[in-house]
Amino acid sequence: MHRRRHRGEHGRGRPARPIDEMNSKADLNCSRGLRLAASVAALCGVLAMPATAAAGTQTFSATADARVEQAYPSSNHGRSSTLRVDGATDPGVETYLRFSVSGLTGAVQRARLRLYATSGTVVKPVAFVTSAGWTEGGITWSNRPARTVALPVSTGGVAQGTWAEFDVTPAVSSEGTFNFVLATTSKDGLNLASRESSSPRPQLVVDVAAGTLLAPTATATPTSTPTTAPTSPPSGPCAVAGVIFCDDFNGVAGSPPDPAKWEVYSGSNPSHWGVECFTNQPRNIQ
Ligand SMILES: [Ca+2]
Repeated sequence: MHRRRHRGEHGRGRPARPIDEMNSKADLNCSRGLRLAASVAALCGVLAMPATAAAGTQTFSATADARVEQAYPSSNHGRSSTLRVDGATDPGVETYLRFSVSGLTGAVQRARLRLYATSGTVVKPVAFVTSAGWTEGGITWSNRPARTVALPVSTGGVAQGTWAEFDVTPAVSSEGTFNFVLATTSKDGLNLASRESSSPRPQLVVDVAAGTLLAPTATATPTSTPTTAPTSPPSGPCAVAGVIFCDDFNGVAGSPPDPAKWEVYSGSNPSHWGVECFTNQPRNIQ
């Protein structure tokens, strides 16, 4: 289309063909005369496709871990290479862990907390959900946050030199930050490698399904009441996650296109596009 030889209404000399024919040709060109600005045009229709991913397993390292000991209620052990659980007639010892999950490539199918056992026990500890109100360098037995949700319990023991695995699927349904505490009712304590250890470190292993990517789930707790009402969520054909450009042309009938999204060219030969005619007639918008 850029090599058209005829001269349009603003070209030199007389039109080689009747005006009606020229207008018809011009309209064909003008229907293409609305163009996206810069790189948006190259991306349109590509990133708008739904994002999909293959099934797989994604592993996350702990961002904080620490044991707390009833026998030393004011002591912090966050830098220790050893995590531990103990209980019953022994002084209580519990282990706190935090994981940040992001970049999931599919819907969560299963989530497992795994810790490497540096000793063994005949009674496997139990995992609970806890709050985010602790820090690795500040948590103690006295200030530790309470357990909030009990996670599935599995029987049996843990052998030294193996992974102690805990099903935390009910707590990990999407991306976010997750806090757990391990505890036991047994006096047969269990030592585990912390994230400071040279042994294998705590992991959160997430099995994801193939399919459309999930939007992140906000995990932060609001600290104040919003002062403005939330706006209505976007709707219509353009309300699709991941779309960087869309126009559903839902303006008033006969109105020009949204100037924030479109450049309207008129006249001839704009930006080396060749000798063509472009008009800004609304009828050109199809
Ligand atoms: Ca630690």
